[in-house]
Amino acid sequence: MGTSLRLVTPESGRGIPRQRLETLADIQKKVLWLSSWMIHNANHLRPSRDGLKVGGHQSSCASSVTLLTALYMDVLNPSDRIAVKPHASPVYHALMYLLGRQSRDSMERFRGLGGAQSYPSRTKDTDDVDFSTGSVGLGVGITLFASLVQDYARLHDLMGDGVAPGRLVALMGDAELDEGNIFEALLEGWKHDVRNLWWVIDYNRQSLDGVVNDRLFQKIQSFFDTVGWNVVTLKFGKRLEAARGGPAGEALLQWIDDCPNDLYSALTFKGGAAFRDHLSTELQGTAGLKELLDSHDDPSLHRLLTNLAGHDMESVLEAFHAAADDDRPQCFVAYTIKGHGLPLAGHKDNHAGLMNVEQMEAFRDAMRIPEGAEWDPYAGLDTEPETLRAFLEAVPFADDRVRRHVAPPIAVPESFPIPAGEKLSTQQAFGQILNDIAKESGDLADRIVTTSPDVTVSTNLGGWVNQRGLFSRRERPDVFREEKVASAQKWVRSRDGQHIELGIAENNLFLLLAALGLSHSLYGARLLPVGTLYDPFINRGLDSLFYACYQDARFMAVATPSGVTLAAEGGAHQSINTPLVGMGVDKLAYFEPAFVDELSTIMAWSFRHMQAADGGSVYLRLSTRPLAQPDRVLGERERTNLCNGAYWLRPPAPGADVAIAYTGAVAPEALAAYEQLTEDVPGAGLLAVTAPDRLHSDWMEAGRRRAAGERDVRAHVETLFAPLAPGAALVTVLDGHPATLSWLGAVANCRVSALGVERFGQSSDIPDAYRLHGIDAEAILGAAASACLARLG
Ligand SMILES: Cc1ncc(C[n+]2csc(CCOP(=O)(O)OP(=O)(O)O)c2C)c(N)n1
Ligand SMILES: [Mg+2]
Repeated sequence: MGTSLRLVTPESGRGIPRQRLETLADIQKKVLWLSSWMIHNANHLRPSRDGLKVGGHQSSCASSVTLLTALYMDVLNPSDRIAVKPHASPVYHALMYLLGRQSRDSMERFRGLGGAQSYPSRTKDTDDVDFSTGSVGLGVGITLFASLVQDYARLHDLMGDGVAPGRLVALMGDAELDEGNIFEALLEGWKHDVRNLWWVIDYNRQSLDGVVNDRLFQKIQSFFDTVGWNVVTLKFGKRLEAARGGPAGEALLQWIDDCPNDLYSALTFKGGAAFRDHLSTELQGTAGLKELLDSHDDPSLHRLLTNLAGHDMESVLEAFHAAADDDRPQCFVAYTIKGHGLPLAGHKDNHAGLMNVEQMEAFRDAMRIPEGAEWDPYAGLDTEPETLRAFLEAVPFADDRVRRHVAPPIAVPESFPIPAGEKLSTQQAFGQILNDIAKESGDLADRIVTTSPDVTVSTNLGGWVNQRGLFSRRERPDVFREEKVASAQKWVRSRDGQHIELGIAENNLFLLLAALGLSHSLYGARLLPVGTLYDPFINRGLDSLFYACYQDARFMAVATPSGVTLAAEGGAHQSINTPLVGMGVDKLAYFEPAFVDELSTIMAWSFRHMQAADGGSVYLRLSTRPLAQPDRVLGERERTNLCNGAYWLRPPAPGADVAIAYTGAVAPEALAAYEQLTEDVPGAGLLAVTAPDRLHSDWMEAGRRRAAGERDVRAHVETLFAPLAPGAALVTVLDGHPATLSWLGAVANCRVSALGVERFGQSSDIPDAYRLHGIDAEAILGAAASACLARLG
């Protein structure tokens, strides 16, 4: 098992009363039972309609029962926030059931529609999950960023009325340490001096496929040490610690220390006799060995050798309480056994293993639970129901404080002033709009918080940062400025700063946006988070982006430059699939404006959408290509239309035979093709699609409503297409994957020719890039001509 570097000794705690320990031990026993039963019920007792296994992770649950019981039933306060490792979902629900926050019905429907979720879900579960988990590593990572956000809200004096700061806790599997995002987060946490953060590692030394490396804990110790965490190792339980002083005690503990993880696991599975065989041979000649072995029968020897601290309530509580007043980040390495207390214990294949019906019956008998009383919170326990009820009512975590806060929305204007300039890119305009907002006093400017993974300046956030400063717990002057080195950037760091600068790690960006975007609910602090990155690197942080949206976090992700339009920067920096990401992520509205007046309207809409009860997050795909701006003032109808996804830049004549629909930076090419086209086909239309995603989802919804009987419902795009002749020709074009717009052909039975980028590109200027990918004016016109010809016959 490896040598422990820092042990929790019996003296280090605060002396937990025996009675309390006994009650907690009984609760933990009940939680082990309920979590196992919940899974068993779903797999063996609920009728299956699809023949598929329901699944669940009884061994993963058993591994963390003591740790989670200690946290929820003793250590935590309502202001603490916890991410529970995905596969311990039933443990969480069982704990909430005992605290009266989860229903039996929901547990009976575990992994079924409307039941307790497979993995803890902030949005789908009903028992107040703080952070969703499921994609390993991300639930752990968000706790670190949520602690940073808590400090931000606290130091800006934005916490809701009466909302107290708490600890951010992750109960994590040891294999989560294989995920790179953990280490990206650790480094960022060190830079930002995060506080009040606990990561409790359920160190069962098993992952999904097998047993982890023997020396992993040494690496854990040094990683966490390096970034300033306090590491507490919980290895031997009280019984083993007591054995240390008895016959052959030191040798026994040393043997456990030296035992390879896979052998220890195998012997745990096999039982006391197997341990006895190994000890007899491997400790042969050790004084006191016979006395030690003779004083235990096989079950007792097994109990002793598997008495790891992560299953020993007293050891766990002592360690947690000893750290209670220390705000440094704490890493608890709690030695556990996967499947502890179950016949699956220690087996390397136990991750998805389930107890069979006979094993479950034997387990129920051992738990002294009568048939029919499986869901009874009190059955089979030594603690009297009255005592247990009184204990549960006094659990600190379960006082009646509200844990989900509300923060009133901040007023946002209909549109922001439109940046001046004959030729502007959407990226320039974005920076200018924020720069203008930064000059204003008031709530809107004060609640915006920006962040970027080392691309602050290159995404045009420089002006905003110059005015609003960088956030840091420690004041730091801008040394370049003090030394009078000329620079356009003023980077003063202070507690008042409103920009959080990150290192280059897009996972961190989206995890921080997730945490910032939940601050209204977690801390009662209404923030308007804006994160910038290069569009291709959305793919780098994609899982965290999904994760943020899955939790209904609210933020604006501004991605620029994008597509092949970034031209000479090209090659690996070109983004092709990101419009499809924008289309495919739930709770994320994707916009790709071409013109600056569109952008200013969309940004204002976005800040409102981020605060609306039924709103969501926003993804703006912007460009560095300066475009000549139309000479116009958008009316209210046009503004509504463009926020709904599209408007006619050049409306078609009634009965038009052809139209071009474009998105984003290819507007000049679409316009040039359109102008040539109208020489031959005067009634053609030119549709600006500003939000393919919103246009599409509105069209889908209209179809669903019509199918449900609302016959008169028309989607925005259907209304727009009403003037087109039946079967009109349609050319769609964007600097991105053509499938983003090709669906438009199905709206009014148009013969569609979809242009876009499908291949990895190479560096070039814009004319070459557009020609190469067939999205230049000539290609658009050619496609329109062919579509018209095909239509005629
Ligand atoms: C990102 C991601 N990759 C893969 C999986 C599949 N998976 C689920 S659990 C698991 C191993 C978890 O091991 P550990 O974290 O040690 O949990 P425990 O032993 O406590 O069950 C894997 C690979 C996942 N859930 N998420
Ligand atoms: Mg594990």
